[in-house]
Amino acid sequence: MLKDQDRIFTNLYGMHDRTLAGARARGHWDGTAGIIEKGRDWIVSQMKASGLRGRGGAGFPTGLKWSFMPKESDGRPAYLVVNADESEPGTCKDREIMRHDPHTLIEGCLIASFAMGAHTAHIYIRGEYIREREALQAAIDEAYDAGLIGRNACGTGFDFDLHITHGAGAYICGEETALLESLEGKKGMPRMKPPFPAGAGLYGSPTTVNNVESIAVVPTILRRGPEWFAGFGRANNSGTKIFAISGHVNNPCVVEESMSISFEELIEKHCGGIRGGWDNLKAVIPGGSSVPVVRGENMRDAIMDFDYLRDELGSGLGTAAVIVMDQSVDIIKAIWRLSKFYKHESCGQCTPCREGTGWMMRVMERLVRGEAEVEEIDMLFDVSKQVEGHTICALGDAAAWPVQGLIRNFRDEIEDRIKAQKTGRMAAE
Ligand code: L3W
Ligand code: SF4
Repeated sequence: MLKDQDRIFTNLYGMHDRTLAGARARGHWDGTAGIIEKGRDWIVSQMKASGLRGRGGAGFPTGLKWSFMPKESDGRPAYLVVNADESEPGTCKDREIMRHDPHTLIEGCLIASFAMGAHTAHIYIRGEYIREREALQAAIDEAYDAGLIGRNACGTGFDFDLHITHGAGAYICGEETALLESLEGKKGMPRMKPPFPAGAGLYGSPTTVNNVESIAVVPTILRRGPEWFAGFGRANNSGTKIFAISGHVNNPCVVEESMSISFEELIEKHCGGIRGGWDNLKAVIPGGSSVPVVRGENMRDAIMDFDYLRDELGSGLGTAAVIVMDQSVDIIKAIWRLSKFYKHESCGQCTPCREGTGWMMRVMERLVRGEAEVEEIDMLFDVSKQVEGHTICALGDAAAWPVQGLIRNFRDEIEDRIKAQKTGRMAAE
C-alpha cells in the first residue's frame, strides 16, 4: 500500500496551488541543475535501474528506450516527443497530471531531453484537452520566465525549448508514428516500424516518444533514487502507478497507488467497493479498451501489473484504465461498442484493419441481437486472428483483443442469446 509521503503526484486532485510557487513548495524543481550536472549516462543508468516501464500502454522499459538514442550527433537534431494524446477509452490519468501538476511534466521534459541530447521537446496534446493545454502553457511560460527552461536552463548551460501542439480528435494520432506525422503537419497515419523513432522519427531525426506519466515521474525517481521507485510493486513491474477507475464502483476515481496492488484492495480502498457488492461484479477491462475483458470472479484476487494481467488472465495493464461492469451490463453490447469505436478510428491504410474492423463490428452487431449462428462465433474469432499481428500499427490488435476476450470469457452468454433468439423465432412461426 502506498503511503502519502511516497506519492509523486501530490496535487492529483487540484487541492493545492499548481503554479510554480506551489510546485516548488511540493519539492518540484529542487536540485534539477545538480541532476543534469551528473550527466547523460548517469541519468539513463538510474532510469534503467528504476525499472520504469512505459505508462502509455505497451510497458516498454523507459531507460532502455532512451539508450537507443544516438550518443553523438550526426548533424541531425534529436527530439523528445511527449504523447499527451490520451484517447484510449477509459483513460484520464495524464489529464490529471497536466491539469493539476504540470510542473512535474515540464521538469521531466527538461531532464529527459538532456539525457537524450535533445534541445527541443514537443508535447502533443489531444485537441479536447483545452483546460489542460492552458494549464500546461501557463506553467511553461512560468518556467521560461524563471530561467528553468529556455537558454541556459536552470543555469546548466543547456539550452532547451518546449512546445505544445494540439491534435484534432483522431485516436490514431496517439500511435507514436501517426503522432509524428501529425506533428509534421501531415495526416496522422502510422509508419512502418522499423525504423523506430530513435533511428528516424520527427523530420527523420532521432526521436523518443514517451507517455506523459512516464516523463512526469522522472524527476522524483532521480531525486529519491531508483531503489526507492523499484521498491514498489513486483520484480519487473516496479513503481507507483496512476489508475483511472471508472464504471460500476461506488466512487470512480483517479488514484496513484503502488504497482502490483490487488484489484480488491484498489477498489475497496479508493472506490468504496463495487456497486451492489462483489457478487454484483460481472466483468472488468483492466487496462483501457484495447485489452481483453476479464470475468469478474477472476479479477478479485488479480494483481494489477503488466505481467500478472497478461500471463495469468490473458489481458493487460495497458493504460491502467480500469473499467468495472456490474451484472446490469450487456457485455456483448459493451464490446460491440468498442468494435464500433475501432472501426471508426481505423486510418484505413492496411486491409486487415480497414476491412476487418468493419467486419468484426457487423458480426458483433448481430451477436448483440442474437441473430447469428453459433458457428459464427468461431469464425469471428478466426477473423480477429487474421487482423491481429497483420497490420502496420497496434490498432489492429487493439480491435481484435476485446472481441477475443469476449469470446474466451463470455461465450456462454453469446450462445445463450443466439439460442434464445432462435427459440423465440420458432415459437413465433
Ligand atoms: C527501438 C526496438 N524502439 C519497441 C519502442 C516503440 C514504442 C515502444 C513500445 O503501442 C500499446 C498498444 C496499444 N527498438 C523497439 C522500440 N520500441 N521495440 O517501444 O512499442 P510497442 O510496439 O510495443 O507498442 P506501441 O506501438 O507504442 C502502444 C496500447 O499501448 N494501449 C494504449 C493506447 C492508448 C494510449 C492513450 O490513450 N494514452 O496509450 C493500451 O493497451 O493498444 O498495444 O515507443 O517505438 N526494437
Ligand atoms: Fe491504420 Fe489500422 Fe493499419 Fe493502424 S492497423 S495503420 S489504424 S489501417
